[in-house]
Amino acid sequence: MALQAALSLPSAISIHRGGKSNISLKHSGLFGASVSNLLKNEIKCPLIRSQEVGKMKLLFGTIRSQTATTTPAIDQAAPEAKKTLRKGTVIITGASSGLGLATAKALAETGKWHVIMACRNFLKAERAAKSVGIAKENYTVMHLDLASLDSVRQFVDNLRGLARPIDVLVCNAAVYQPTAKEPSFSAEGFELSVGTNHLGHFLLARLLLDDIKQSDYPFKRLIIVGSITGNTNTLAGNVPPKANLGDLRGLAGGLNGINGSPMIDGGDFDGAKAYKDSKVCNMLTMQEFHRRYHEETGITFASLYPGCIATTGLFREHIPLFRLLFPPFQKYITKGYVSEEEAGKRLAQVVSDPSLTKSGVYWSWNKNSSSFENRLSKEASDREKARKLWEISEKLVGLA
Ligand code: NDP
Ligand code: PMR
Repeated sequence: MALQAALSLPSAISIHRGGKSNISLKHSGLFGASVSNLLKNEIKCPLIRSQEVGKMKLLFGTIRSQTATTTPAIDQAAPEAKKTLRKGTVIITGASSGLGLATAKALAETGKWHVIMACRNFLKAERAAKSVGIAKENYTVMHLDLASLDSVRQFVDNLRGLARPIDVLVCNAAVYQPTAKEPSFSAEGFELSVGTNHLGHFLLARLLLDDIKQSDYPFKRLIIVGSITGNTNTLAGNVPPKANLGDLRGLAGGLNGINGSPMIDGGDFDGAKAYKDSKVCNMLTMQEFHRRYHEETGITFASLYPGCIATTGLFREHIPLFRLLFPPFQKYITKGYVSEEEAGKRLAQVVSDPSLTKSGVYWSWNKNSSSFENRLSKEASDREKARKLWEISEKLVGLA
């Protein structure tokens, strides 16, 4: 077993079968921090204040049930059920693998959705759709490279050329570069993770807002995938390096590493932090969209943490040992693991479940796979930061 093999390695997980404390992690290298350090030193958050490694199971339980499960409120203003139902059109970015592909499959299988798979690698996306058995009439692959703003604009033009109503946009694609020593850059010279995960999606969502507004479909939604790792009110969000946008000075400087820093907060490059920062941007952007446009457009804006899908391509640039140990670590220790299939069903719910109509929500799921409105960290729900992020991002993508 992978975990047992790891016992003989440094930076390994060790599991003690006997005694009260049945779990401990040694050293810090592989998973970024030792659990005991996290528990003893790092975490000041009241939600996760347990001091002892021996209480880890209890702690994980606390984290997983960090917010009381609430039944999602239904927005009475949206009379979704009353309208006639044609086939909906949903655009999913990064649908060529992982969560995006599983969501495309889940939605296409219902026969109620046509999925536009917006992908940078056309052939890979076609093969992926075939490999999971999505019927031809239920999907269209269209080229989109989020690391190029020209490509985003071109995609929107091509999409309008289809003359299809656009009902739901899912901003799902992402890159994660935890082992990069130096930053890489998007076509316009933005640090790649924030350039792709945030700025590319920001432009796409802004350009498609009017198209979605015009939709007469019962579900018109704009969903931006977030993550627990960008939320410092959780244990996962306290694993160094932590997300922190600071005063956004690096972003304001263009993230190009020439005039200033490639990091949003103006600090030195760190690929893992850049990803987590980009997820904070995703969650802030969703809320800012909600505040600015929900009432006017009737669009439901939402974000989510689908669970830890430890087997996806997201970790392709991580060291092989991490990729080997991460799934069992999440399955057996944190118990935060979900399969791609289950995560796809969760995101599909946010796209099409009539009970998830409430706008401005960050959805999560409890261990029984019931959805609940989760709480975001202080930074990920900071209104002033969201406004500033919006304004700077507008300038960077050429909308202001
Ligand atoms: P994958 O790597 O499997 O999927 C990411 C997708 O994004 C791929 O299809 C990839 O395309 C695409 N992509 C990357 N760069 C670009 C680009 N420049 N233009 C267009 N598409 C691009 O990872 P996941 O499925 O895990 O990630 C999906 C989402 O889920 C992300 O937003 C991630 O942050 C989020 N998430 C994931 C979690 C997890 O545990 N895995 C947990 C929480 C959130 P290609 O196939 O060509 O590489
Ligand atoms: Mg985490 C409840 C505990 C929990 C959960 C749900 C996650 C999810 N992680 C948890 C705990 C821990 N992680 C602990 C205690 C450690 C230190 C040993 C740890 C480490 C760790 C690393 C090094 N975790 C990671 C990494 C990554 O490289 C992943 C990452 O941050 O990607 C950005 C990751 C993740 N942990 C998660 C989830 C969902 C991820 C990855 C995906 C993401 O947020 O998008």
